[in-house]
Amino acid sequence: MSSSLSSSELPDNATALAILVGVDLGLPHYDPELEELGLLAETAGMRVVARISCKRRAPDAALFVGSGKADEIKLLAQMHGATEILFDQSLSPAQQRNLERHIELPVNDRTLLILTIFAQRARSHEGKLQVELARLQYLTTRLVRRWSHLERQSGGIGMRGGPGEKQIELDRRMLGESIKRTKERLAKVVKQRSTQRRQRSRRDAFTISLVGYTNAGKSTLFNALVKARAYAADQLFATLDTTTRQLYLGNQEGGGRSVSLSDTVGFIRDLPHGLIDAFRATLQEAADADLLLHVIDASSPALLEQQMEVERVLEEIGAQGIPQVLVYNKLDRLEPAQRPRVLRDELEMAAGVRVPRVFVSALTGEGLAPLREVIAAHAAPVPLTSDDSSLTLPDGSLAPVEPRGSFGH
Ligand SMILES: Nc1nc2c(ncn2[C@@H]2O[C@H](COP(=O)(O)OP(=O)(O)OP(=O)(O)O)[C@@H](O)[C@H]2O)c(=O)[nH]1
Ligand SMILES: [Mg+2]
Repeated sequence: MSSSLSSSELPDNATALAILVGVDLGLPHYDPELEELGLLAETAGMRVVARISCKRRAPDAALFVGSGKADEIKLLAQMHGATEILFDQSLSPAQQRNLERHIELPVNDRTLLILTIFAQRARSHEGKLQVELARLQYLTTRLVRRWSHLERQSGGIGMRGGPGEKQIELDRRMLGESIKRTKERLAKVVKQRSTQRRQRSRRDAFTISLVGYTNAGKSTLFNALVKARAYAADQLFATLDTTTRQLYLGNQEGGGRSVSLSDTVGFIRDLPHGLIDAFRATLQEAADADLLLHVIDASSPALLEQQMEVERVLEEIGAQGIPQVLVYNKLDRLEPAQRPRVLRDELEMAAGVRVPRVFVSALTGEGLAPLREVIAAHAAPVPLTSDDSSLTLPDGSLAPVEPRGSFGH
């Protein structure tokens, strides 16, 4: 437990005062300081008033934590005048409901918090539709499970104050209709967008996507590389929409050509499933790229976990086979002793694959020149080899080749 609030800095009534709860179930990504959850809460506009954690071998089926711990959370909430409890772990609908009854405050988890941030930050028509779809889908799982729970209880004690079966059935039908409508509207926007993307990929064959954990510095790097002014901030999910610009490679290796560079939504551990689904179209930008710049916050103590999480999402969207450059950002934040000896080398990955690695500071510009060289080397047109003659049909015309963007799926 830490952090308290002095009366002089009491926020206005509109600010939710949150207590963060972490349950250590012995999983490798457990965050004892609840740092990321705190950042998520702040990004969503809440104020964190206290943190509490405990260790358990397995979650309690009814309350996730033990009832003694739930009492402790309730007491802590009263002490700090908290208005909301946030769990770092995903709660089942039943656990969430039971906790709310026990603590007598709204109880939410990471999933809902991430959904809330996405809803607040979505700007484009497409982004808003995607978030709305994910939110509706999240709501249905809560309703469906609550409903099946009621079903099991029929003839029994029933649920005090719970909505009746008829009402839930009605809500479910309305949700179902909203989902259908949102999906249809989204499909229209997605179609327009893929047409735009096809036109773009026809114009300039080589496309590059920035990917990486949220807050790694993708937008800052994007701005530094293409001299744009995309929104970059010390917030999680500052970027939700994709921005694309031409990156001019004005040197010998790049042959003075330009490639297209896209900045898009960042990844996070336990990204709600509905969101990956809803944002599939946005993430498709990365899955269609010829090259991924995987931006890693070199100053983060959790950099390895974050890197692995990004790999996991890349796999999920079918982008795991796309060539990558590992870009270790925020070099300026490293202590002199932590600094790498060279700014550019190669990392030997599993199965003998060598991945180029570049250390940069998007903020100071250090390392950007070597990064441009690595990009140029990838974007350089491949010289024709004798094998390529197979692309020419006997009549001399060119056989249709798969567009570069469609990578193995
Ligand atoms: N010290 C330092 N800070 C950096 C560097 N690059 C980015 N930052 C900071 O890191 C924070 C996040 O940067 P963004 O560029 O918004 O990160 P992002 O990866 O686009 O994040 P999302 O869009 O939220 O996923 C901002 O406060 C940046 O100023 C860097 O090289 N050094
Ligand atoms: Mg960004």
